[in-house]
Amino acid sequence: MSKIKDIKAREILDSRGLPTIEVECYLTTGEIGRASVPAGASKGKYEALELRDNEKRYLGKGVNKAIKNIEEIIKKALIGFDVLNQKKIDELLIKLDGTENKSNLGANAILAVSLACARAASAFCGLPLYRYLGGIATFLMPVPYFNIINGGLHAGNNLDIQEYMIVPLGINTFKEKLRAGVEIFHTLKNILKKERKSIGIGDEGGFACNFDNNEEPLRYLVKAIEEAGYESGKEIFLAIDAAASNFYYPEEKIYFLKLEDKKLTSEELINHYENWIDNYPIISIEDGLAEEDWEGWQELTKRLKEKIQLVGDDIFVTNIKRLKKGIEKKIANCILIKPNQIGTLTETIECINFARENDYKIMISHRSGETEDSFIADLAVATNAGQIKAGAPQRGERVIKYNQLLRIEEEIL
Ligand code: 2PG
Ligand code: MG
Repeated sequence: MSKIKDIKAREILDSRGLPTIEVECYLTTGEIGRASVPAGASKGKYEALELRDNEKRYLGKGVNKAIKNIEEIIKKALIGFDVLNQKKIDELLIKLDGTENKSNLGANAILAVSLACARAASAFCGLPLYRYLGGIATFLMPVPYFNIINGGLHAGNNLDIQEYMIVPLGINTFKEKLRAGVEIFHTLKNILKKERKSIGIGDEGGFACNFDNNEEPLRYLVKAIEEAGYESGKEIFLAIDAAASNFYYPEEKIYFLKLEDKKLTSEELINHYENWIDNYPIISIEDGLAEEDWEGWQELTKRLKEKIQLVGDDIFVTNIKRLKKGIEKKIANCILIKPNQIGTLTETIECINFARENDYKIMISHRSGETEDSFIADLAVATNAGQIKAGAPQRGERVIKYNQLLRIEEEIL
């Protein structure tokens, strides 16, 4: 057995240059586990609360209050705990907070501790993190979803749709999938350059130039896939995250596509997607409709579930209760998993297991504001999730996840 001896927390920066939390968990046996937490920009309304200082420093985004909670409340309670009992650790964290959405101590404080404990435990066991988390049942490398054109809240361009992704589903190993992603990314860069479009990037490392409409990026992706020498619709497929909550007006029940100056009902937006699916090799749409539009989601699922994967992000927020409601209402067929939407590792894994029991597919996800922590790469393998999205195959905070998957594949294949 190894016990928690000390917990240290500090304010570090995320990939947007905004503060976030890093925690170190020290064990009586000498091992140390370190983890940091990411931050979203297009957040679901029902996510666990990310505690910010709301004071002058760092434009209100400081996390000193959350750090104080770790040092003054969490640390005291956790010292002496068996680090191998993640469930007990997380139960204690949940109890210490005492609120439904972790608004007391902050989900950022709680998750950083939860993950740092798991890392320390894996070090104590002398196991790679994915092996500690998943044991010998770990065998599946995830398919990466590379977000290579950014829009919505992740970019300063005119796209309403947030993410345009390429999916190397028809390529064998993770290593070759990554290579395909990189080659297509750079081919797209050359195409954009030739057309004198900006090659500036958005928060997730994808290109962030202006387009004529929300469909045009799909054409560019297909062009880049083919120019890079891959077969679109056979080796490489497309996926989008519409993040539709961000262009939904609940009072009027209208989706407003600013770029096209179009006001659409749920049904009309579904028609729009259906048209895209008929014309492009799209296999997955995330948050096609808004988090509050349960009726629209029911219709979306009814109409498209046999054709493609429908991923619930904002609507489920990695929360079993919301997923349960979604299952009852027959909404979506895949759940996006973001540990910081719920706030502990145990609840994250419980949500994955529950989704799987109910035949939902799983996609592990980064946030648009990331750190140099690759925890989600190990988590994706450990849970045999099958899919991961971690942004474009460039920028340190994105490639650290993909590079970690390269290492893991070498070990498990
Ligand atoms: C999403 C995420 C990650 P954010 O909507 O799926 O891509 O964005 O972290 O800004 O919520
Ligand atoms: Mg999303």
